[in-house]
This record gives sequence, C-alpha cells and structure tokens, in this order.
Amino acid sequence: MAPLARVSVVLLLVTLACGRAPETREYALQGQVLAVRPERREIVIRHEDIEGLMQGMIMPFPVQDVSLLDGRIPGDLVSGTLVVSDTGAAYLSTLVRTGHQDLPDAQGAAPAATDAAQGSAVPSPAADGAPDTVHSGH
Ligand SMILES: [Cu+2]
Repeated sequence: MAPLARVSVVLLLVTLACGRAPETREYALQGQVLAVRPERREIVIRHEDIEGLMQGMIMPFPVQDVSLLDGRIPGDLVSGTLVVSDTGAAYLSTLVRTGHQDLPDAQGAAPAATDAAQGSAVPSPAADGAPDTVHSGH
C-alpha cells in the first residue's frame, strides 16, 4: 500500500470513530398504563418482563415525543418500543394502545366506586353529625 493511501485509511477510521452516533438498542415493551404525566414527558407503566433488559416492574418511562401520550389514560393496555442508548438513557419511541382494563383499586376505591358516584349522596354518620356539632357550638 502506498504511504499516501495508508494515511487516508487512518484518517477515515478516525473520522468514523469520532462521528459515530451513540449505540442504541430497542426492546419491545408490553404493559399497562398507571399514570400519564405529559407535563413531565413521562408515562408510568407496569411493564412485563423485557427480555434481556429487566424484569417486570412499575416505572416511569420518558418520551421524547409528548404526543405519544395523547389520549392515553390509566388502565390502557399498551405495547411500545423502548430505546436504550449506551449512555443509559432510555425513552419510548412508540406507544400503541392495545386495549383497556380498569385498574383495580386505583384510588383506594372499591369496585363499588361507580355505584357510589352515580347514586345520590348517602350521608355517612360522620358527615351528618359534623354540621350539627358546629351549629350547636354557637
Ligand atoms: Cu422496568
């Protein structure tokens, strides 16, 4: 190889090494939405095991494109793509709703929550008694 050509190869390799983009890997994600926080550009998902990355858990996932969160509500079943870079940064690049399953006991309310909200107020003894106590105090 002529000396000049050899220099060119070395320069090329240096250029490639310096200009390379961070390595990223993509993982398929399945789970259920527990909370949506567009103001923080993140969504909390109870995800299933992610092969080769981590076991199932509840955790917040950042998104770069906040419109991915449009229309997502707690209870939505979703599948998405998790992008993890070699710097450790991770975010969801896709997020698709595949179904919906109401969250059990999400607000500490029993399954009867819907009935209670629809029915006329059934005053509890405590709520009933409190005003009387206040009035009688005057
Ligand atoms: Cu996780």
